[in-house]
Amino acid sequence: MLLSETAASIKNMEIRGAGRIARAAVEALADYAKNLNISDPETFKSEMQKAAGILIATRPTAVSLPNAVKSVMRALDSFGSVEEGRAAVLARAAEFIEHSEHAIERIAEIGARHISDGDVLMTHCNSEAALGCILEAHRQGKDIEVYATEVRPRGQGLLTIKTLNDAGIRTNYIVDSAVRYFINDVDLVFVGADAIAANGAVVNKIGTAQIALAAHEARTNVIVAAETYKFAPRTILGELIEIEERDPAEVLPREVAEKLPFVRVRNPAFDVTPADYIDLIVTEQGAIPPELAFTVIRDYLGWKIEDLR
Ligand code: RUB
Repeated sequence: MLLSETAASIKNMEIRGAGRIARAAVEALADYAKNLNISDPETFKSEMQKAAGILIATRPTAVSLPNAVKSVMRALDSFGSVEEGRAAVLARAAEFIEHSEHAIERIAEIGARHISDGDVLMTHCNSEAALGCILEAHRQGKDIEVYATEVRPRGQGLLTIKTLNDAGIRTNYIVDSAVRYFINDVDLVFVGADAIAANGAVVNKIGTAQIALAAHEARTNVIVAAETYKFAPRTILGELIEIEERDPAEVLPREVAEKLPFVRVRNPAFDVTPADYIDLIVTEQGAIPPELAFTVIRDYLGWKIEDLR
């Protein structure tokens, strides 16, 4: 796939979910480097920077995307010939993809430990990491049942219930607004993340914060499954994570909206759940309380204070 095609697929959500977006962007970047027919190292670097910028701009909230792209681009911090730079980009890209795939497996193993035989779980949206934990618990022979939300307006819940059904897991499919109605039947909420701030706040699909609030009220634990590259370094400086607001037509068809001139349709794709409503974040490096989010940025993302200027 061409870089522009990958960028378009991420934007229109044919490629979606923070982990998949990151891997697709890294693959596109590697492919671009492979085919870039340039002999001057500086031009090679600036063309690569342009490509990285195009990929990063596709979706603003999933921090996995800039984290992944930047980790590959660090290969060009210093290099000699174009061939050297190209090889370094390809090596870093392969390393990221391998790390990412391994991270999902590791999170599944760690997350499944927190699921007990007989548990009823709730999940929202379609998170590879959260589903990995649920599937692993089932694979280990734990008898579990899941409540999965519909996820308006894009209906990612449909992907989730297909996966759960294929695995033979008893699943209840509910509309987003039925969460509080069922929360007392639930032992544990498992969700993924698009971004995690230094203060432990989690950005995930719109509706996650409401679920966490209902869970908090019902004294139901909320576990977030997220790879370390979803932690957002710049939030250390108080920078806020941008919440993507998508096309209103995803919520209400344009021809209906046109007849309602006083109505403005709002379509934020994500929301922020404060750390107070999260019990545990499961990463590939281990499970941490949200209050320790900063240590992940410091110890595992390789960021230095100088990088934050
Ligand atoms: C997807 C979403 C997912 C996270 C984590 O939103 O909010 O919960 O990205 O997913 P969208 P994963 O459908 O708008 O991309 O664990 O697969 O990275």
